[in-house]
Amino acid sequence: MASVSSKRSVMTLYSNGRCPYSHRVRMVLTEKNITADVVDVETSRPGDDVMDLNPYGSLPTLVDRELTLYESNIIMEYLDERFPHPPLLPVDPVARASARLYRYRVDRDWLRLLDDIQAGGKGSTKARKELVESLTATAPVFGAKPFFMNDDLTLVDCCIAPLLWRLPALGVELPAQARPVREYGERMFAREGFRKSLSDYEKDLV
Ligand SMILES: N[C@@H](CCC(=O)N[C@@H](CS)C(=O)NCC(=O)O)C(=O)O
Repeated sequence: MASVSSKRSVMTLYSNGRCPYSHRVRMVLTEKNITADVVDVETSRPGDDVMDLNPYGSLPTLVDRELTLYESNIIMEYLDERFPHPPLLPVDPVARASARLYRYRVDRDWLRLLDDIQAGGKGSTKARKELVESLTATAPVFGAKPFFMNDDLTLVDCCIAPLLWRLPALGVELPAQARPVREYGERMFAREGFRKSLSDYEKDLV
């Protein structure tokens, strides 16, 4: 990833190149031009750095000096507060709370289905259908503003873009009625910050 420093720096992100939760944090780093060491971890096993740092061994995991954080939403909010420019959450408390709720719903309604699709097996066909239906039903919302329910990029977009990027490779085809979703995706994918956030694996998904 071009904009992420390979030099030893204070902050380290343990990331998996296939993981949509790691991808959203990488996108926050690149959108904000934050310098960090991104360490690619395939899977955490006992004895690995991540297992020593994070009791759940989950990715992404961020280390900033003495602080260790896990859970992508917690990491993204920390980065947004520690590196305030450009802000990726609205200032107004109502809009801020709404953006948090959207992220909760993105995870609960869509990422859960993406996880099921990626897991393969019997549940994946049903999950594919449910995801297409849910995204299609939300299409007018995607078309209403340049970003998801906002005039500027927010953490919500950093969660949605990695999800949409993976759909074609997972055999998820959006119907014609979902055009605003596809157009929203194209706007996100054209961003320099998005392109720089891609791992080698993700670059090959097109
Ligand atoms: N809710 C977590 C989900 C992260 C997650 O599921 N990461 C996967 C990789 S995509 C992982 O680390 N799985 C191994 C594990 O949880 O032990 C987040 O948002 O960070």
